[in-house]
Amino acid sequence: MPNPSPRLTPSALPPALTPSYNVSMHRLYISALALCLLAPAATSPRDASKFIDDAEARLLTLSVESSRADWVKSNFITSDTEFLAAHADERLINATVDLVKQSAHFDKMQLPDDVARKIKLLKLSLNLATPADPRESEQLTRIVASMGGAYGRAKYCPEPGRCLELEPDLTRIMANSRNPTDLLDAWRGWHDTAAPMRKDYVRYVELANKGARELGFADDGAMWRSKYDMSPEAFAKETGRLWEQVRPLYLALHTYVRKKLRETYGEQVVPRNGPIPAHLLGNMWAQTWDNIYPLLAPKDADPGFDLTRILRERNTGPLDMARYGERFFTSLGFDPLPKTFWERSLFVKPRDRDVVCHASAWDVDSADDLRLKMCIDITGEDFDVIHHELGHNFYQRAYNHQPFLFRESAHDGFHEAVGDTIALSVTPDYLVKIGLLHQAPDASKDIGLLLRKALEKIAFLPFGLVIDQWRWKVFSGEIPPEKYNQTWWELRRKYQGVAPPVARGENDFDPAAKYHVAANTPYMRYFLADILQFQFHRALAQAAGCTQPLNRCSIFDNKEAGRKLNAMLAMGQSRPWPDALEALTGQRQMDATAIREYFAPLEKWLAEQNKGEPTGW
Ligand code: X8Z
Ligand code: ZN
Repeated sequence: MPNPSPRLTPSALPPALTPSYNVSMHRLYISALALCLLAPAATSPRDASKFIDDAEARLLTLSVESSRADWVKSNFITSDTEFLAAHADERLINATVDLVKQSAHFDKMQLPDDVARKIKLLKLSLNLATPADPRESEQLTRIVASMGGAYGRAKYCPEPGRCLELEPDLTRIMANSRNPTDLLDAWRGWHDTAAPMRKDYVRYVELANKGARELGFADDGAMWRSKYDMSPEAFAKETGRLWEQVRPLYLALHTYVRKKLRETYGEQVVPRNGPIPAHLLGNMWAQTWDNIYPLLAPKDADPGFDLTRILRERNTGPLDMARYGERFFTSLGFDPLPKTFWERSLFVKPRDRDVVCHASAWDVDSADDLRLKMCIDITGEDFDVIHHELGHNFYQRAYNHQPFLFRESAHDGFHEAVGDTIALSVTPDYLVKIGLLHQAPDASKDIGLLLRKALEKIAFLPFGLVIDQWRWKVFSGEIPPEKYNQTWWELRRKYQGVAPPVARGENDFDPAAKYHVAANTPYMRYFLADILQFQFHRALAQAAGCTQPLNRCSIFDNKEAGRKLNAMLAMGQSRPWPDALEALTGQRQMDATAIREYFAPLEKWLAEQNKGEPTGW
């Protein structure tokens, strides 16, 4: 597959301000002089082209500076690195805000398509807009950097001198313990670390809204919802439509899981009709449930292998994990990762300092300086996360030949979906091919495999939805600060059917116990990605000529699938996202029929298992 030689690309975005994949915030800092030079006094289409060319050049410079500062801060959390990163981010954001305001000169002008699109994307590029008042602008970027830092530093210390960190300590307890007391202790210990962030969060909401309103958005949530080539209202409706498409399958899974957990823990702990206590699902946030698969495994259809155990038995190291991921992409025709990736990435949690362990993928210099930052644990779960992150890195490289403002994914759900799409091809047959498994289980074990996958992908759907349901209402003012925690749990109950394991009140601030809330990262992207990845997988499996059920298809080593994937990735954000989706799938709409098709045999099986069992909460 032809690999576009990457040219200058910015990318790394400040995890404090954006997170997950560090690409987005390309903003530029403009000195007073530069502002004068750029200010579009004249107003012809030619001026608009010149304005946007200059803007892109400045944005590139500033975003690389901000990336470098953010990289250092995330790898060495101290008050100084936090300060320096907050300043670099502020310069980038302020400059972008200035440019957006200047670009209003061209609003009513007939412009060439690419220039008009770039101006539109410039307006939508921020996840955080600083208010014009310099004190407020500084305060906002400082608060965001400090909440991100507080999350990265947080520890639960059950007794003096003994502290547990989220990764790996608490994550492992949540995944492996079956003792409700220990689970509750870890759950409460971690959630309590977020309470001190509440005051900062209230101020952050005020200032972020102010910045968004100065740019003409109704509030910060409306700014986030405006990024999808449709109105914010239409986007909110679209997410509701997709949720309705998948809700029946979630309900069936919830019913089955609640029944099995009741059998394990008793009706005192797990009610017959009510929500499931959130500490029993194998994950700190009850967002994916595959860690409790052993409690739920179907007797006659258990595939009988456990990737975590296999990786450990073979003494797989963190770098080996990343090599497996890279090898999948090269098998599709992508170039190997650059040497600097292996030299500069963080693969192992350092012992001597605080770092942001939440995994992220960076494109630091906007050229080819791709990096992973992850405290890798040798588990099947992290095997998936590595593929997820490398999906970001290969996407970043594929669109690096585009002009600066097009160096982004079609929409943010696409960025989150690519690596997960590849991970869907990690089938038993694939594991046999790469020597991790002796023999693939036969088709009679598919229900077990599908159940395990559903505990990851179907369980996640309402969680993916709920975080920004909450934040959209917080930004709009519908949820006032004195109801932050109450409404958080109301929404989690409504969509996920889970409940806090102990009474929680307004002295708690449980939303900020989730990285993306503390770090100002929009979350709806993951909900979209959960649905899109099955659409991508279906299209790529077809391109690879796979005629088996979707869960048995792997595109490993298939150059035609790789070519198709690359064609979409290389478009970056140059076209509205339906064009990119069409290039890969032939469809112009996000659509949950692929995920329903993938899990159809499981859905039938669940209906059998759930007979006589109450559904809902
Ligand atoms: O944050 C992530 C990635 C980085 S973009 C590790 N994810 C979400 C989460 O952890 O909550 C991946 C799936 C959902
Ligand atoms: Zn991601």
